[in-house]
This record gives sequence, C-alpha cells and structure tokens, in this order.
Amino acid sequence: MPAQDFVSPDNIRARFSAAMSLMYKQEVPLYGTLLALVSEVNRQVMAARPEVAEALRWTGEIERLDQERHGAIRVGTATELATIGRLFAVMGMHPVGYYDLSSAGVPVHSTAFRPVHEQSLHVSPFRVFTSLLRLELIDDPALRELAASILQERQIFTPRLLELIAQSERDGGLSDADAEAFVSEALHTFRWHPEATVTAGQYQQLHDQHRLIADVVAFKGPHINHLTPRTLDIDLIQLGMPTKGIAPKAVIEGPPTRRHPILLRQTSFKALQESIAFRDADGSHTARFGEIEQRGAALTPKGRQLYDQLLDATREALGGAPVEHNAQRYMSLLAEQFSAFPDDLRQMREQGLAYFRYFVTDKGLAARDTAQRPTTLQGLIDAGHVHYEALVYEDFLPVSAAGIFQSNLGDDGQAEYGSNANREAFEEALGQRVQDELALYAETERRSLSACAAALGLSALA
Ligand code: OOG
Ligand code: NI
Repeated sequence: MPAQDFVSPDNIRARFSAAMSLMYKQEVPLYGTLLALVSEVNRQVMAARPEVAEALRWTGEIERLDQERHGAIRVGTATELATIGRLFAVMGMHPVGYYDLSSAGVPVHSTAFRPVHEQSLHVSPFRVFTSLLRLELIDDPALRELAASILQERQIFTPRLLELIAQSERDGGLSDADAEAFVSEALHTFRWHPEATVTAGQYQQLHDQHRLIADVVAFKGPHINHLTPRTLDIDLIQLGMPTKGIAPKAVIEGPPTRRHPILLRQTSFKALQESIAFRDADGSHTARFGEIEQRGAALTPKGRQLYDQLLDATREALGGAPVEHNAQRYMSLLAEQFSAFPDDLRQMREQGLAYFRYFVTDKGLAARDTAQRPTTLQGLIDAGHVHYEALVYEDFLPVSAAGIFQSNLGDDGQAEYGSNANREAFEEALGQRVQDELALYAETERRSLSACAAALGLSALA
C-alpha cells in the first residue's frame, strides 16, 4: 500500500486515547464524574482568568485540553515491556525519561511513553506511565520463582494485535481499517480482567510481599490503573471532590499554588474494591484509582535543581513525608520555601529557570521590512514583536509518582528496597534507549526561535 494511504501515528493515538477514555468510563463510573468536574472547573478558570485562556491560545493547548490525559500500567517481564514499546510506537509514542521508584519503596522502574514533537503533542497529548516490576528486588527466592513462572505463562497481547504491530513495522504504517482493528485489539491489553490467574492462597503470598506484586502478577493483563485528566486549577478540584462524594489524598503532590504554575501538581483518590474470581475462590483486590493533574512550565536543569532543593527543604522541615495529620503544616511550609522561586514569567526567563516558546506578533510582522526594527531576541521582545509563553511540562515527577503509588497502595507498612536505580537494565529490557526529556524541551524551544527568525526574515535568534 502506498505510504500516503496510511493513517498517521498521531491519528491512531487520538483514536486510541478516545477509545481508552470510553472504556474506562464504563469500567470506573467515578472517572466520568471526575471528567465532568474537571471540565466545569476548566470553564470557570477560563472565564474568571482570561489571561490563562489567552496563554493557552498562544501555545495551542486550548485545543488539546479536553482530550488531554495520561494513563498508567505496570508490566511483569522484559518481553512484555519490549512489546508494549513496539505497540506504543505504532501510535507515535516513545519512551521518555527514566524513573526509579525503588528508593520510595515501590519495586518498579518506569518510563513515560508519549509523543515527542510539539506538533504531535498538539494533535493528541496522550501518555502512558509504564512501570516494570523488579522481581530481583524480592528477597524470598521461592516467591520470586513463583511470580516469574506465573508471568511466564501469560500472554497480554492478542495474536491479531501482534500481527498488526509486525505489519506496521514491516510496511511503515497501517491502513484505516487496520488502524481501527489495531485500536480495538490493543484495548484488550489494557482492560480489566476480573478473573485472576492464581489461587487465593498464591494471591495472598504475593500480596504479603508487596501489594504491587500481586497487582502485576495475579492478573491476565496490565489493566490501566488510572486515567488522568488535566485541570487548570487543581486547588479547586481538591476542594470540589468531597462535594461530589470523592475523598482526595491528603496533600497535592508537587509545587505549591502559583500564578504561573511549574512542572506538575497531582492529587488522587483511593482505589476501588473489585470482586475477583481467583482460581479456587472469590475474593477482592484494589487496583484502580482516580487522579487529576495540573501542568505548568517545563524547567531547565537550573530550574529543576531549585525545585528539588525547595521540595527537599520542605520535607526536611516537616520531618518526613506529608500525610493526613500534618497536611496543613506541609502546605504552609511548601508555600514558604517556594517563595524563593520567582512566580513571574519574565524573571523565570531571565534567570533561565524554564523553557519557553516564542511567537511572532502582528506588530512584529508589520515591522518586518522596516529599517530600524530590533534584531536581537531581547530587543524584539521589548518592542512587542515577539511574544513568549512557558513551554508546558509533558513528563512526570518521581516524588509525586511515589506519593501517588503509596496513597493508593494503602498504609500497610512501607517496604524498603534502598536506592536501586538501574537505567541500563531498564533499557535492556525495553530493547531501546529512553529519550532525554530536557533535550526534547530544548529542541522545541529552538524550533520556535527558528520559526520566529524565519517569519521575521532574520538569519537566527539565540
Ligand atoms: C503509576 C503512578 C505514577 C503519575 O502520574 O505520576 C503516575 C502507577 O501507579 O502505576 O501515574
Ligand atoms: Ni498518574
């Protein structure tokens, strides 16, 4: 088939993201309630703060906001991870970043599969945080063996899906009908299966080692465990959740409330009790939960260092991780510490704390052929010929992810795995390298500067 008849990977991803949202709404009705709350709050924010809507119009995020979401899965073996990587590649999603969760007591390491180019992100910003179970961190050899042998026997992809992935790799794309089949076959991998692959006793053994191990090993597939919409005001959501009968976790993860948000703020609510048919008995399991996030500026290494330093100082002052009883104190310590992080786009830019996108204004275009117009970036900005907005953070935060994992795993004792980051082992399992998110932000920023230079007929803008 000629390449022009293939559906673009961006289009397949948009279809898959919509299908996933529909499926999750049916599986977890509370997700539908959450989506309604988020779109209500987003409308309120845009009406009450026109400058927020204006910024989103410059960057184009206003068009992607309604369909913006991320999901999360946990896989059990290297083969599963490598095949998931091939599956996501069909829809233009590539592994970005390496996250070590072992230091937070969760025996996994992770990456985020997502589109990497701003144009693709604009079409469909769908991402999946994907974790690989680390059986090597389990100290009981018999249990490790049991888990490995159970995982060895399952196949989380349908035969037709495997064919379609191979076909797409071979031909360089999928036709419309094949893309449709691909989406519906791929959904099976992510759906919830109420029948466990183990006996109730085996489940208990896995669960006693770590709840997450049971969640990965005992089931037929890596069920999507949450699907997270993006809100423009997570504080309003946190306040609004109880009025809809939803109980949020004690604190919002990430930076404090700001006029110009940075990175990522997240909150979540508890997993649902699901009825499970074990091989020999009925029982229950909690796997799925709800999560909401607010996204802000992507930080440069310098900005990220300042962020990490302020977050560490907050935790130090609190004397531990934030929980229910110290939530108020945590939030006020956080706000106090972060007063050292300028809440002003101009200062953030001048101090090199964040990445930006640049846009030529009508005024800039009109002045393009005049003799005395400025030719440096700063000059063009000062003259109103070039406008800038913060580049939105498209990734995740390990401390936040650990907080989300923990609040949903329950309070039954924290495991200790020490710090065991092993990016090489993860990439080896995945069968490819993970991309560096900072390089991606820098490239997007550079492309926006080149586009400005071209539109203004200048040779370059640095
Ligand atoms: C993933 C938790 C991490 C996030 O948004 O940081 C995550 C999981 O529970 O599998 O989704
Ligand atoms: Ni999440």
